[in-house]
Amino acid sequence: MTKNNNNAKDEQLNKVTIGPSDVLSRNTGVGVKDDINSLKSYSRGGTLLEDVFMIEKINHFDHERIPERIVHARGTGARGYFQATKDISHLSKASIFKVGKKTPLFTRISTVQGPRGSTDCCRDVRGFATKFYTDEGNWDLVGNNFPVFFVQDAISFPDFVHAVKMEPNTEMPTAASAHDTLWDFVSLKPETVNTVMWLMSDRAIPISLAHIQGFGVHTYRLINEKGDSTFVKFHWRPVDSGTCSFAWDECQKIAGKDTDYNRRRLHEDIENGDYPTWDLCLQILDDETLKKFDFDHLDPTKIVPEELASLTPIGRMVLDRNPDNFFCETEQVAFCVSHIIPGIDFSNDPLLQGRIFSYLDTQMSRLGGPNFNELPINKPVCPFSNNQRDGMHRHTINNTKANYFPNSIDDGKPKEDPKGFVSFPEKVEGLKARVRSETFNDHFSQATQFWNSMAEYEKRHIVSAFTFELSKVGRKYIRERVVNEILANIDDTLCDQVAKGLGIKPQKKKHAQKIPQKPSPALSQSNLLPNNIRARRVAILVDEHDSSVSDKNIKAFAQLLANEKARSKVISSSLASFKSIEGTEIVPDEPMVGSPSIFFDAVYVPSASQELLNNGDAVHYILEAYKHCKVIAFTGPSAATAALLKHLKLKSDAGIITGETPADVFDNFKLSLKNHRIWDREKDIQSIPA
Ligand code: HDE
Repeated sequence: MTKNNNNAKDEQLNKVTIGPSDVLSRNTGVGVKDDINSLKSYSRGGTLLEDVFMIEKINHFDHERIPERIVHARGTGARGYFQATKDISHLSKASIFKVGKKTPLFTRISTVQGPRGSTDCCRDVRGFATKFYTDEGNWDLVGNNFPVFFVQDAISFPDFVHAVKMEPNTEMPTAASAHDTLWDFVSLKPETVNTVMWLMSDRAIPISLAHIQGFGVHTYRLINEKGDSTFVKFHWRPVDSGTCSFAWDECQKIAGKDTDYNRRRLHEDIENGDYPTWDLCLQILDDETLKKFDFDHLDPTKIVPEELASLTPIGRMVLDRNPDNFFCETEQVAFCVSHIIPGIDFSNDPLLQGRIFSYLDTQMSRLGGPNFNELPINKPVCPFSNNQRDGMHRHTINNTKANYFPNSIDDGKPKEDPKGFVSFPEKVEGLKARVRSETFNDHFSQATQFWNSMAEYEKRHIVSAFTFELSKVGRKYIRERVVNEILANIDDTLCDQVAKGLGIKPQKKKHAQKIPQKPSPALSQSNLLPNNIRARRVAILVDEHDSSVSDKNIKAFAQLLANEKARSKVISSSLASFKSIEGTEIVPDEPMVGSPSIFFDAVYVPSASQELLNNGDAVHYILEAYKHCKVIAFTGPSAATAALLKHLKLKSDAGIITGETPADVFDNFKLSLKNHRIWDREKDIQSIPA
């Protein structure tokens, strides 16, 4: 597919992008005559120190790696653009928000806990960071797919990260939160509970990176031309893909079968032209709105329920180009919360205040010095100049005579910019002290609100997640403390069910003063379903020994899917082609062992037949998809389909769709796939062996 080169950032990057060249040379430009044999004293003799060609090559190789990010090490990125759609000039003077304006950007989505090579599919927060190359400088919106965070004050961030990361003595577990240190920390620090509820919910196991929401988390300020400030929260809302998640068993299996699952899926979507898109929305927290809050809008462990401040879409992000080089773009991109532009400003959220420092600081060791903004992916597209000089890896040659301000030698240049950034002149008073505002004290009310907002199936998943995680905690007293002091203060049913699963008799210590909260429907993914099946993957399952497989059905179903921009693959035991019932040749795309049911959103069996039952792998394929509550369509003579379903003990529900032909089943198949999964099936699948 041709690459989109449609904006100022692409053009800037193109200038430093190099394709293959005809001739091999050293970094000094000298041609390389022999790149296979090192220089030796004789054919079987020692290698000479004089082999400057080999030394340069190995030396460069030895230094290829840079330190990985301390958190969010595993991530994947894409280029794209933001286009403003709504006039908010009364709120912000930032030029990026002028209606119709297109601004290039780079977005990186990451997991938090695991190292760079760890699996995509794990229970974790997803980082959601965007660098907008605006014509007033770079603006980095560094958010997550949860709207809340684990701690309230930046001073506790290193403790939280130490607790959630692999344990110091064993460096285990990788890409997982199910271990003693995290739950020890959680049980001793109740401010974590609201975010822990999100972590134990399906939000932490998204089926793809296009199926997540993003949140700026903190309250920021928007500043208009007059200098007025309005508090806002930033949200990224998927335009039409919804917010969908795996079954936990499926997620764990994918972690082993394809470490790169989410990365691959995003890459494929973009290559196929199925560009992931999000609306950037604002929650506008004007003075009237703030009066309605029974929590502090500066507390990052709290959401602003959409019932109190609805979402206003102000522009759209489209990710339409994969990076040309992972390291140069996705690895070297340096997001800094401190990268702010006129029209946007910080709030006093104490977590945000610490982040303003941390991101700049971490790039020094990660990217080797203070010149990281000169790296192509980080460089602004607008002109920039100042008197910062030298340092490791300086790219720019400043040919000025003066490198200080004020100066007269260079005619006073560069001069201060009258339109430059001005911090909002907030009036402050009070005592300098190490304190936490009393308005930050209520930790449990919103955790309970989250629980009460969940659909029944989401509650089941949360109970299972807590039970799973705590079952991996070795120290009994930590398990008990979580149950008795944390869960007991969120909800009795949650507490009792988790306690039962862990074999604990709860001795609840209820101490939390809670403010009753109405359920907030926007918290439940059951209210955030997709409105189409674009880019969904469907396995068309066949068995090469089955002489009744209809090629006509395969082609017709694949076409119906393609009409909806969904994708399909013909999956068989091997790649060997075989004869269809019509006498044509069926050529499978992938074998079952390499493309198991967990890689697909749904399954279609074109010819339900008894022969299929003789293939254990095919039976497992169907049962596994069934157990993960996926939609499965069967076509063929109704007696054969009924016999197959009976034999496999599949109960009829909205996701088991049968008919004679693809046309008979497709509408219902599409409808059920739009609804993502038949989660209610979970109640009946205990006996299914998969
Ligand atoms: Fe980060 N965080 N963070 N974080 N964070 C980093 O910066 C930090 C927090 C987030 O794709 C680091 O460049 C502190 C909240 C994302 O490159 C580091 C605190 C949110 C990414 C850092 C927080 C985030 C990071 C590590 C509490 C959501 C990946 C590497 C005061 C709003 C960015 C790096 C990328 C990365 C510090 C809390 C999101 C160490 C001190 C809250 C998406 O600087």
